[in-house]
Amino acid sequence: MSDTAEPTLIARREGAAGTLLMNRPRALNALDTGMIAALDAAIRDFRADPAVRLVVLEGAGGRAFCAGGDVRRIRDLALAGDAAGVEAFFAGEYAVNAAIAGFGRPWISLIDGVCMGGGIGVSVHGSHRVVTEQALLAMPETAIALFPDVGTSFVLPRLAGGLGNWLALTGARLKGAEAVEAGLATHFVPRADLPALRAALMAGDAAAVDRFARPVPPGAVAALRPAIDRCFAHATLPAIRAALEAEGTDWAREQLAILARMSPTSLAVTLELLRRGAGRDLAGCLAMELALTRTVTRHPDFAEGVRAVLVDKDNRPAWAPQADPATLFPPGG
Ligand code: QUE
Repeated sequence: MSDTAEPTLIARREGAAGTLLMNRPRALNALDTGMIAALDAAIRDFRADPAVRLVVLEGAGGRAFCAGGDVRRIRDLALAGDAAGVEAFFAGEYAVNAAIAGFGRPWISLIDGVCMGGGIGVSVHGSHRVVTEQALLAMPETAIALFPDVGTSFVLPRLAGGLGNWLALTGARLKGAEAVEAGLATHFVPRADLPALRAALMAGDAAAVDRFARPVPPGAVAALRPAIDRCFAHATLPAIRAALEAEGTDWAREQLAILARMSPTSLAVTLELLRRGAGRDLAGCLAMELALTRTVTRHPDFAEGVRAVLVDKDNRPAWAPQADPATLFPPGG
């Protein structure tokens, strides 16, 4: 699945910066096992190198930062009954997420394109998430019967009001400025300014991000917040659906239609995961997510969801009836 003979992660030191380029553009830089191992190694090298004052993470190809993880491969492993292979993939990815959170120096992601799932995981735990007008951020896992992972069970419940539940359940896609409004991104910088920002970062000047950032006035997310809070800040799916029905707007009807397309089991697991995540630290959330991957990737909805969205691309998944989410959370979790 490699695009070219080039490495799928290009790690360099450029001046005072460690630079990381996710380089699998034909797969929208989705993280595969090789990229995850290379990220892990690069983080170790950068930590050991005092000349690296900050890290800059980017995606190659101009279309994507990182579209997620290599879920097609995880599906193959799950269908082959290779539980150890599935576990190794997620354990490696989540270890990178934790290492980024604990990196201790500025970790600056330049998000100029699609950033979903695993792409959120390699950026959101860092200090600076810079987005452009081309950025598109989402946690779309309920569409493939997974759940918001890569440490987002820690991040999403800490967003304001009903935002975390809304993003996690519907997979809503946020443009760059909207991601800043929601709190997933930290700075908005126009794409045209990225070369100059990059040059300043190579000189070790992390504060350049603040100088290049443009103000983000209240926009679509601010306008939707009252409705998002009224409809999504509830503890159960029946309460969320009832609130959407009571809302009676086109937006609310659209949210109900989106929820109706997602895996029912995945929606129930996701809501419970965020509820539990609100009370744990990042390490606890990552451990909970890893335990959950064992049961969720074995549930038939996962293989079916990846089939419908990414393999056959018919977007017509045949979901199983909703399972009790408690049966998917490992005991003690
Ligand atoms: C939900 C997801 C993912 C997704 C689409 C969803 C996901 C993921 C990808 C993806 C996209 C393009 C690629 C690729 C993977 O899409 O996790 O390899 O080239 O990785 O609706 O969770």
